[in-house]
Amino acid sequence: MLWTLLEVRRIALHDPLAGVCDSSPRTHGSATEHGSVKMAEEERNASAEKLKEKANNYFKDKDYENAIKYYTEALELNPSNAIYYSNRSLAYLRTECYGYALGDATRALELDKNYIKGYYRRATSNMALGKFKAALKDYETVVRVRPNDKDAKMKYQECNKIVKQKAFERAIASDELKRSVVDSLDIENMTIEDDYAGPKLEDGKVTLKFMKDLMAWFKDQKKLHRKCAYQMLVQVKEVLSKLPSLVEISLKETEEITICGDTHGQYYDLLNIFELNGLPSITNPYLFNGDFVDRGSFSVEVILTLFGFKLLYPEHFHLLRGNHETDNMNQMYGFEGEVKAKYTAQMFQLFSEVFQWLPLAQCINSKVLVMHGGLFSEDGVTLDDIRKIDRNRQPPDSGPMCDLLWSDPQPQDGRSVSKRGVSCQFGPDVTERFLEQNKLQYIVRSHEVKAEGYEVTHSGKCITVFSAPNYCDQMGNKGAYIHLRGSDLKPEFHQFTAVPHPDVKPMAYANSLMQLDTSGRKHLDLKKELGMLSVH
Ligand SMILES: [Mn+2]
Repeated sequence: MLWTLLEVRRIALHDPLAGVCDSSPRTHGSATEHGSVKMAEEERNASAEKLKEKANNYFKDKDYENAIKYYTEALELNPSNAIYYSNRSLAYLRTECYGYALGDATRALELDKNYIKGYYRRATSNMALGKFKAALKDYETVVRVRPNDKDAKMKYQECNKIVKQKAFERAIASDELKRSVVDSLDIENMTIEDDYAGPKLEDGKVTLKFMKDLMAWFKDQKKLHRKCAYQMLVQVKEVLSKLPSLVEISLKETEEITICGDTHGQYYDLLNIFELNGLPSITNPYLFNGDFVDRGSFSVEVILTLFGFKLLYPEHFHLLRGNHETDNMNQMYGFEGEVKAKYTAQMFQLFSEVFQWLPLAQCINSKVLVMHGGLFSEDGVTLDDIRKIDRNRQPPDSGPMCDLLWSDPQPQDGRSVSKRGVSCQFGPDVTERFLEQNKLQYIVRSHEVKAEGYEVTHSGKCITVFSAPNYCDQMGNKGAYIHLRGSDLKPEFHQFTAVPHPDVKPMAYANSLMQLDTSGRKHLDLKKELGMLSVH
C-alpha cells in the first residue's frame, strides 16, 4: 500500500526531470552541427561523464549540494545512466532527502534491473523512511544474486531482525494497550550507591542548583544516576500530558522569548547557546522546536537538560515535538541505541512515552505559529484542528499531525511531493492562505539545515531556524536562534558557530545499517563505492 504511494510520488517527482531530458531542440541542434547523431551522442555522454566525475569530487568533499547539482546535469545529458541515478541517490541520502533518494534508486533499477548497487540504495532509502519490509525485499534480492556477499548477508539479517521485532511489538501492543512502563518501575526503592558523586534531585524536585550541577556533570561526560533520570521522566510526562496539542502563550510588550531549532544531540552547542543567550529563567524564556535527539551522540544529555528546565520553569520553557521524537527515527538514528548504552531499554520505552506527550505547535500572541516541520497537505486546516489532534501516539503516515512534524516549504506556489518521502512541500501561496484564514502573521519552523542557521522565505512569512551548527560534524553550517519581543513580534536573528565536543562521532549509537551506508564513517566503503563507479 505504502509502496504504491511512494511509487506514485516517485513518478510525479521525476516529471520535471523528464521534461528537461526531453529538451530535443538542443539535442538536434548539436547533432546537426557535428554531422552525426551518433557522434553527438558520444560527445554528450563524454560530457556527462566529466560532470559525474566533478560531482564525485564534490561528494568526496562532502559538498552534497554541489554533487547533486552536477549529477543532475550529467543526467540531463545522459538520462539512461543507472550509475548517475545511483550516485545522486547516495547524495540525497546524505542530505536526508530520502524520498528523492528512493526515487533515484528506483529509477536506476528501471534502467538496469541487474544493478545490484541500486537495490542497496533503495533498501537504504526505505530503511531511512522506516519502511523495513520494503527494504527487506531488496536485501533479499541482493542475497539471492550474490549468495557469497558477506556484507549483503549481514544487512539482510539486520533488517530481517527489525522486521520480526516490529511484528512482535505489534502483536503484544494490543495486550499492553496504554500500559505505561512507569507501572513496572519501583523508582522509590532504587538505591543511589554511596560512590555516586553526581547531582541528585532535592526532595525529589529539580532546582536551579541541580540544573547547574547537572550541566557541569554532563559536560564532564558523566552519567546522571538512573534513579534521578527516571524521576525526571515521570515528572515531565505528567507536566507534558497536561498541555494541549497547541500551546498558546502571550508575551507582554517588554517580554522576549528565544526560539531555537533542531539541536540533535549536540550537547556542547546547546551549552553554548545558554552561554551566549543566558540560562533559561522566568525572565529568559525559551522555546525549543523539536529534534532534540538522534544523530549527535550526546542526545541523552541534551534531552535530560531540556526536560530539567521544563520541570524548573514549566510556564517559561517550552518544548515541541519534532519528527525525531518518534520510535522509528530513534531506532535508526541513534537515540534508542544511546539510551540502551547509557541506561536501559526500559528507559527508552519511557522516553518514547514522554515524547508522545510533547505538544505539536505553539502560538505566540495569536500571531506567530511555531511548529517543527510546517504546514499542511490540504488547505483549510485551522488552529482549532491543531488543538483537537490526539497526539499521544506515533505520528501517522499522513494528515495534519504528520505534516506538522515533517513538511517543508518550497519556493514555488502550490504543493509538491516531499523530497523526504513523507508529507509534502508547500509554497508561498499555501502559507499565505493559511495565515489569512487563521489571522496569523507568520510561521516559524525548523527541520532543515541552513547554511546561515536560519532562512526567511515566502516573503517573510515562513522562517526556518536551525540550532545545530556544523550539523553532524560535517555540514559547516552556522546555528541560529530567534528573539521575539512582545511589543512588535519582529524576529531578530542571532547566529553562532560550532564549539568542540569530546571525541564521540555523530551516529555512534545509530543502527549499523545507517552507519554503513549514510554516515560516511566507513571511509573505505565510501571510497570503494565511488572508486568502483568512476572507472565506468
Ligand atoms: Mn526534523
